[in-house]
Amino acid sequence: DGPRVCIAGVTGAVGQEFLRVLKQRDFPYSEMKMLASSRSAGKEVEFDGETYTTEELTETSFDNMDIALFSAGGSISKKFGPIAVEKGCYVVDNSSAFRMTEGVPLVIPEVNPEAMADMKIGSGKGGIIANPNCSTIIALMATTAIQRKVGIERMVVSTYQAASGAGAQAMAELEQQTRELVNDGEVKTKEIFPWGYAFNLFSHNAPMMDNGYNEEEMKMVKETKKIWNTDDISICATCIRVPVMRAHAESINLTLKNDLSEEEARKIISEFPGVSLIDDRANNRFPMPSDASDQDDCFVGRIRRDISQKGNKGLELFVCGDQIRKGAAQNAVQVAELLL
Ligand code: 11C
Repeated sequence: DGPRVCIAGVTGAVGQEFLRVLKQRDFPYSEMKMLASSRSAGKEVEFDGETYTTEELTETSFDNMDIALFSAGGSISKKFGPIAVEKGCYVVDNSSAFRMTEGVPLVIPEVNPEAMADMKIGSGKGGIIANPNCSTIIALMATTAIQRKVGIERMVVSTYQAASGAGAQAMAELEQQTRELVNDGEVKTKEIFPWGYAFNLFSHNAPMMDNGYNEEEMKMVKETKKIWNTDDISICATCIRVPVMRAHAESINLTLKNDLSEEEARKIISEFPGVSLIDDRANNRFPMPSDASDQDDCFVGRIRRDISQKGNKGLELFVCGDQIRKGAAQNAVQVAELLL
């Protein structure tokens, strides 16, 4: 018993994580369909003790489906998302295609479930719900408790983003280059990025915009305002790719609208669902990507008053979250749970 579910882009890094998360969360389903591009169609995929043959994604793929989890790139979402909706299917889209489209909820279930309150399986209609960018999700998991309690006037984010955000091939390239550097002393494989990635870091690979920010940085600005449903906040970001496999880290500096003590901040952040604290000054032990990898929770630490700001109106913190899991597949499955 349960909805009929299909997964578009099942052979990708996020697609594969959809399957692990659905199984782990015991997501109810009456039918499961695995969809991919013609290149990957025919591949066998294991799920919940069954072997599925991946079908090519076509216009008829969504006939008699209730939920479609999409992670096949923006152009596939743009083309097939509306077709699925027309057939009465709810699409949870992991791409950026519809995030800023008016009327499309952009949802982190712990933060703004109310944005999709009228969307339920069995309502007789379909719809698109957009999954935010991973860096946005992880930043807002760490800061929403503070936004709710005292309001945030300004947020400055610096990210340390894992290879997984650039896809499975980028992860493979990082591994390959690391082997080459250790074994041969030089990087030989440069297929995904034009420069060496192993033992290096670089400005995020998203396209650069006219204002000097890249698209990843501007996503954090725009998506945060939509999710928090406010324009009354100033945000800027610097996004960096670091040689870590699958968990993003972010340093966040906040200017608050009202005073908040460090102790109260620590308390409300730790009480936020899906967040765990690692904030042990005595042992210099704070969140690391290795803490967050393969974990559902985001980990927050280095919570401290910003000494450069007056009184208790400035706060600094550091967060790590699994990019493929909370940053993508897990968030999407949680959104799908809200549809039930
Ligand atoms: C990254 N956030 O870590 C990116 C990848 O808009 O969903 C995903 C881009 C997006 O590189």
